[in-house]
Amino acid sequence: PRVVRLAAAQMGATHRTDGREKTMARMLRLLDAAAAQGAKVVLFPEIAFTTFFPRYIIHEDELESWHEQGDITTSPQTKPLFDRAQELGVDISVGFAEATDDAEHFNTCVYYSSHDGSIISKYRKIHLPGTFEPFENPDAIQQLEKRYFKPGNLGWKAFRVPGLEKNGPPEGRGDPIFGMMICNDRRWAESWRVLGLQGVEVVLCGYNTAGYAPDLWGADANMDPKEAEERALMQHKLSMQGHSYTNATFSVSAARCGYDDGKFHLIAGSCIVDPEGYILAESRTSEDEVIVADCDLDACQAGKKKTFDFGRHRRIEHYKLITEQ
Ligand code: CDT
Repeated sequence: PRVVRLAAAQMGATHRTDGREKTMARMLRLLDAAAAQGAKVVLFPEIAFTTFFPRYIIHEDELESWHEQGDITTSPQTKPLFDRAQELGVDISVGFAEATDDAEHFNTCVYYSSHDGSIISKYRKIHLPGTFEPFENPDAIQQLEKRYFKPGNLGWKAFRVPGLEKNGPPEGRGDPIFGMMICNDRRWAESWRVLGLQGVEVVLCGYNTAGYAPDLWGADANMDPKEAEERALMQHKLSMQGHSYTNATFSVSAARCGYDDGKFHLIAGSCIVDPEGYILAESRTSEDEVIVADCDLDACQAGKKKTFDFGRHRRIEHYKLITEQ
């Protein structure tokens, strides 16, 4: 067996007025708690350092303050998380709003390896949900990601993670293969299959998913909020379980959840799923909470060699439509 203990650091409500120090202190507590439970990799949510700002109209002069510029591991607002991960000898993956040197904005996440002491992979969200212009309905929950971010330009690149196995990988096997996606990507078979084709063994996915957003969903405006939340949770887990199974991979998902500003509801439901589609661990609250699971990466082999042996069973001559306009 090749067991790696993986963790999701779920984060509860983060308000628009919450200072960055307060949010960072919460993230450090979660990281400490995960390390104390023996986790080797800890996943934080999408846009984890601030509230989920794409729900607001933000003016140009304020927009930069919601983004991270420069090297995220050394910039003062985010450095403490990476320093602590290094001290603890734990890897982290964390989502943030990225402003590049060319003033482009992306919804991004990185994988920081404490073995290497550096970022070994970066992903920029490809499927951006919502709208550019706000919904006219003044009560609508906005999702203005198309306004604030460009679609990611790095693809879904699987990567090997060194240092997770005490005695290194067994003879003939390389280091574990990881992949990252962000929130809405998890609903699309294509995101997973591109990683699956690279032999991915662990998919990491942070998310901010509204529990009630009829305008965004094209749903009945009088939809019952409780039913809406249950459906959103079901669809989240369906996506994580179904796609983990069909790509023979483990997956970890980490929610930002609770009631931001006391009124914007985001679902919880952080979970760790195995390659057969079973949930190994899931959050019980809508607050800051760590979940962990021991994941035997060898368990990916059955699916990869039999039912989902892509080399033997795929029929790409019938898949062309997927990459045509
Ligand atoms: N953050 C993010 O991508 N949220 C989207 C909302 C779309 S509603 C189906 C999500 O897919 O959860």
